[in-house]
Amino acid sequence: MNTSIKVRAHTNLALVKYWGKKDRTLFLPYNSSISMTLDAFYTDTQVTLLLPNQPSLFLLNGVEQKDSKVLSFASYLVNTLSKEKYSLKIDAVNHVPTGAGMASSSSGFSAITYALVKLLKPDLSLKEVSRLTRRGSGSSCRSIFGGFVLWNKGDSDETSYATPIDEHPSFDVATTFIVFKDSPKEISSREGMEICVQTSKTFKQWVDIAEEDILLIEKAIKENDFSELGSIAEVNCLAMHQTTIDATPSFSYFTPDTMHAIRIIRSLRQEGIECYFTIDAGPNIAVLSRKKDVGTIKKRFERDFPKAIAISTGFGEGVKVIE
Ligand code: 2P0
Repeated sequence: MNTSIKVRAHTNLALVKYWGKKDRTLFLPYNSSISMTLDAFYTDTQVTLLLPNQPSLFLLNGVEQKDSKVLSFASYLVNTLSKEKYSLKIDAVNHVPTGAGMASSSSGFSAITYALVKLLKPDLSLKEVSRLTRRGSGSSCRSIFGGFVLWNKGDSDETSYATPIDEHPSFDVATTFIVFKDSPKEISSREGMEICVQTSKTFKQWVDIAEEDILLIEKAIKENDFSELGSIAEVNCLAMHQTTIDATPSFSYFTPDTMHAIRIIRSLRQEGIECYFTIDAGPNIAVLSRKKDVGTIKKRFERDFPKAIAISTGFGEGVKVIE
């Protein structure tokens, strides 16, 4: 039996967002979601099994973390996957701006889950890996697969997991992230979605919109329809953010930079550069465009936001062992 393995998992960007848990212990979402796995952002994680009398250790970018969320989830996985007891050394290197609303938890948790499955129960299917990692962080269940991915909300621990829609899409779409601020966000997505579930006046409406958008985006993917995919993703993200405005107390992830970026995208569209935005639980914006327009879009943002970073990416692969 191997006692150490290194895996790579990519982050994903939701086109139909996951926003709200029906069951906070099992991480069962109110609505299904659809994402694209991204090539440029990933986490490389080495997991080593240690004797149970040794202390477990979690390193992020070489620095020891006292993050009980990660170690307690990893220990839940060990108990689920093996009859033996082990302590763990988890050594994760993030190729993602941590905490900037770019969902490094999706790649982080999926990498740990896949590594432990490969060490302790290597025959488990990817569907089962997706189910397991969901309970560490919801969006991580989509990072198990490459390309376009659907997380079917399900209604139990057994039925809530991701499946690939198209692992190697020929779809002409590029994603350009405009990162204004590489600092931890004030309200985590976990906290933010829970405030919205509990208090937002438009939460029920959000769930209905998201369910309709799933069907529309699936159709757009099948029909290779970029205009439909982009416009539905944009409206979906605005519906998600509306729930924060309608929460008590009201809050928003948008900053003046976010609003300015939205105006730039609208003016680019008027100039004939077809592009759309989507925004997660942070101020940064992801621009969806055709590949040929990436250069023009980056130039415009670099001109208007000299301090921001613009990073473009295409589709990434699912989780894999790298050493
Ligand atoms: C998404 N987000 O679908 C949405 C859009 C943020 C906004 O999934 O509580 O870190 O760990 O399950 O997975 C971020 O939420 O939350 C997220 P938990 P997670 O990508």
